[in-house]
Amino acid sequence: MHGDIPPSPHDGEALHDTILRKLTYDLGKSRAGALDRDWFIATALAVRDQIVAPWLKDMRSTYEHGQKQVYYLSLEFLIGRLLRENISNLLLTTEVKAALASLDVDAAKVFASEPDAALGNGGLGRLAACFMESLASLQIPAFGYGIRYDHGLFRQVIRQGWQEEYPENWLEFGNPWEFARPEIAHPIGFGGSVEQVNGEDGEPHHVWKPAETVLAVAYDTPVVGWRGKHVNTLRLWSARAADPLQIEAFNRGDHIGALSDRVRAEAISRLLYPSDDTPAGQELRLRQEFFFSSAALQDLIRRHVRVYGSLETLPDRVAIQLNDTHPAIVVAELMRLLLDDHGMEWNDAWRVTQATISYTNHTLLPEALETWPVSLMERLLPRHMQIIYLINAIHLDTVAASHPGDLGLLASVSLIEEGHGRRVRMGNLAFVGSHKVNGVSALHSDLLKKTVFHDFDTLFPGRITNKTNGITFRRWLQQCNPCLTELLVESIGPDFLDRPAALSALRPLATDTTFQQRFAAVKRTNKEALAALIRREINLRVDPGALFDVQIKRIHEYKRQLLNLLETVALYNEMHAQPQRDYVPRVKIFAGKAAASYHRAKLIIKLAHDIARRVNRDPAIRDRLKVAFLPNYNVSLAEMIVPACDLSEQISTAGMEASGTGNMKLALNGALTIGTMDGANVEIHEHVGDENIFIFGLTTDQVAQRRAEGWRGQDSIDQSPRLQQALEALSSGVFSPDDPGRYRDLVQMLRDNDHFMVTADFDSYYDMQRKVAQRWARPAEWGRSAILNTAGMGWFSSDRTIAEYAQEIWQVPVPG
Ligand code: DL6
Repeated sequence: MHGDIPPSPHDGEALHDTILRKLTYDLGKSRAGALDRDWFIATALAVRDQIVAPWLKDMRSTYEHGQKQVYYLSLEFLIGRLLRENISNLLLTTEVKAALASLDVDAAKVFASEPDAALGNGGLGRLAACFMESLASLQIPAFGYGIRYDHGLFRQVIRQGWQEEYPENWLEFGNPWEFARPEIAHPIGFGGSVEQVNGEDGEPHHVWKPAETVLAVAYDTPVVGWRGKHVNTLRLWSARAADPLQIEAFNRGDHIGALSDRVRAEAISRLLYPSDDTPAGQELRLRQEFFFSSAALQDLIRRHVRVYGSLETLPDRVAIQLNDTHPAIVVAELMRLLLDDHGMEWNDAWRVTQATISYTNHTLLPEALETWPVSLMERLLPRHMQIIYLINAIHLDTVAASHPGDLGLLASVSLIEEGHGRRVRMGNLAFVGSHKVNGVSALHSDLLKKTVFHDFDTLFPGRITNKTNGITFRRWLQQCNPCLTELLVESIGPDFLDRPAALSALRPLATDTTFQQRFAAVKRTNKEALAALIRREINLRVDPGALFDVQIKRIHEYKRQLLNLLETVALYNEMHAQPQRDYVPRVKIFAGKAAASYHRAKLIIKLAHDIARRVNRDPAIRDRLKVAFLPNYNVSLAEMIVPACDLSEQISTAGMEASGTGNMKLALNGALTIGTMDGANVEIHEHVGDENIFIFGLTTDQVAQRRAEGWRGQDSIDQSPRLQQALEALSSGVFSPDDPGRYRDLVQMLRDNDHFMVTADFDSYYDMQRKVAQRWARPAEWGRSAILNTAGMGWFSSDRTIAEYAQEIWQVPVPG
């Protein structure tokens, strides 16, 4: 069936028997003693058996046909659970559920017992996971390379309204999806010195003699595409000490010291840094970045040389995509490997490097643009620093030749930032080492050209391109919203399952009363499930008939959860001042984690809880307003909230959200967006139509203009009695009677230094929320808009995004 690959040992055997066999012989458990978790592992192993043969076949066929492969390098892959995704993509969902039912096992419990693989912080990591799924679905041969963190993003526990962080332990009971490859272990050097030796050709050669070597050991997870058409590999690296124990120290009785090398080495893959928008800055982070970058390069070079011989042809067979600057050191490491290990000439090595690499930027936030102290780089990666200096010298000579005397330009495009301590600019390194650089939404790419990479854009016109993000519809529609998927298949046929653009066939149904009712009934079912979850998790009763107003994302000032909370306070005040008015019942749902060291973000979480405590218990408010903060936001929780959302909050300060992908997930599932003209909201607005989205607030240009004019928050506060009243309530301790001063500084910050323009956009946001309420009060109109949102989102499939990368950046064909 697959050439020399034997069939799965259980081919032809009923899934029921295979699962039972796995439970018995792989887990050593009896049916009577099996826990849900055991059933999950047994089921995953049975499903994995179905994946292996096509996986091996696809890998072999890639080499046999000399196909170009994509290597997606990302410090984060926010995968979430895989069982439902894999069985759905293999079209086995019905069979697996039936097999479990015949074993008297509750499939829902089995699915829920899978740990949520949280190897990422937020959008950037989740994008990488969607891209891996789309690459497989489009049958594009690809490897994802990242780190197999022992502990993913922390578990968020809320105590007295405050966030506390606890380690997450996704590997505690093993990971049935992965294959350990202890034989694939690449040495990763750190520190030491560089020696010049004369080679056989009489030319001087550089030899890096690292002081320390850590092994990068591969763990492979197969990634199954839609309809099981193709299987790719996610290869995550785990750090191992070259010598696990210093025997001599151990024998001396120093049992702890004997393990010190091991502890230091293995720290590299111990923990995901819990922040993606402020550089972690620590040496360990740089070690992580180099560790997985070097392992990835050694791995792909070894494969390329084995199959194709010469590295001159690397760009013909390999496309390396850098997911942000975290793997930017790849530019110097690839040069080092080509020059020092493979004896290539500088110019050839540079041509190969640039033609192979491309880089995606995910943020304009200046504090998030990575730089590393030159002194640290020289100590940890001495040979790379030499190479970076040389790349920079050649680059600056070229710039100086075309722009003589322009010292400002040289300073701005240099790879080294001079000034308070010299630092290597990883964004600039990634830019010069890539043939294409992309932003992640039209607005973001445009701003890249105008701001952070303005000078580069002038020097290298055409290098910056846009690739608007997307999401995989398999997970974010089919799996998380089976009822809607079923309704859509029934109404417009199954075409959209393979061709997301076909969702537009839904448009004519937007005004069909029967269809509107069925669409609303699906939403209602999903809201009931979410209401039950809210009850279970935080013991709050909410009415599924209320408007579910949702803001789910990392907690950050630029995302402006604070704006939403201030509107909540203002609405609460209004309900007290005008109790006789007709208010649309609303549940404000929040979820998200704050970086552990981000105090203001943690204070915002506390504020949400303080407001919730007062509002939810106020008898005068009754069911007209409820506030729910759901703890420990992760992919699985998102999968429950997304299908149940009516209103999607995408309210970042214009110019600050690179794209957003939550905005796409929620709109796809029929939520209406209230948002600023930021990131991909701009394109969502185009696709769903102006009357089906609530756009408010300052535009990017207006934000810039206000800042330039020296605008202060107090100016806007003075204009808005409603905002004054809300701020007064906060600063006088109405919501924090136990500590009346808790929010005083926060309010003062809004007056003096409201960098994120919360106060400037407040009135416009408040007014738009009233328009939302008016629309909600007319269910047919709301229903029409909701349907048109789903209908308009086909373009935001990550299949479209990946096809664009393939054609315009990687130069790889998109089969079928
Ligand atoms: O591109 C994925 C995602 C965007 O959708 C978000 O708008 C953006 O905030 C996020 N960027 C980061 C910051 N990363 N760094 N460095 O997470 O990327």
